Amino acid sequence: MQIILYSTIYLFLALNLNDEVASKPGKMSNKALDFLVSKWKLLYTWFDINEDGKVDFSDGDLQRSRFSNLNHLSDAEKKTILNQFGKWWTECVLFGKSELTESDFIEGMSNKWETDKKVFRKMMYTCNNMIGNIVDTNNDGSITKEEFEVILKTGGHNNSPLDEKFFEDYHPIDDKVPISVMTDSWVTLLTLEDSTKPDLVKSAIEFGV
Ligand SMILES: [Ca+2]
Ligand SMILES: [Ca+2]
Repeated sequence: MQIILYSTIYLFLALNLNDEVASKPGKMSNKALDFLVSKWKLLYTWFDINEDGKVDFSDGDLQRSRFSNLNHLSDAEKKTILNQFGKWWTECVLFGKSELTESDFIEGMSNKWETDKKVFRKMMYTCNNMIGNIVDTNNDGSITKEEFEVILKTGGHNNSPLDEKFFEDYHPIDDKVPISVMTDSWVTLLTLEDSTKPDLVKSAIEFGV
């Protein structure tokens, strides 16, 4: 009788303990954070434009010179674009550092995310909107297929059919997608914790853009 009683108490405690461990918010958020980290790592590979395993301003230089060449900019336009790109690289890619390894980048993103998700989302919105406005060379508030393909090519993404599919996934109207729609899609990539929800940019990277 006593053995049965002790067994019952033990079983009761064990079940409750398991419930408590399973319901700890930390466990859930770690899984969500792992998912975000996997997407931030994808972004890091996109920033390492010269593919030397680190991200620094030489990647930014390569990207902005390709951008001004592909757009056939005048000297005055080139100067403006070089400055805008420089600001974006300094503030939004390198976060004020001169060089980032993948672990530096992930650590920086994780710290910002865990400190204040709302501030992080706002920062991702500002940064993606900033690059959207650079890409929009004719300043009409929208990204055309040509503008879209240019920015992809600056990052070495030169597969035209895949670039085109990526653009078509935005369901452009009159061959244009508003900058705000593009911005939202990148903010989704960088902040959406739920892996079951649609993620246009993640899908595009996965289909090989
Ligand atoms: Ca690099
Ligand atoms: Ca435009």
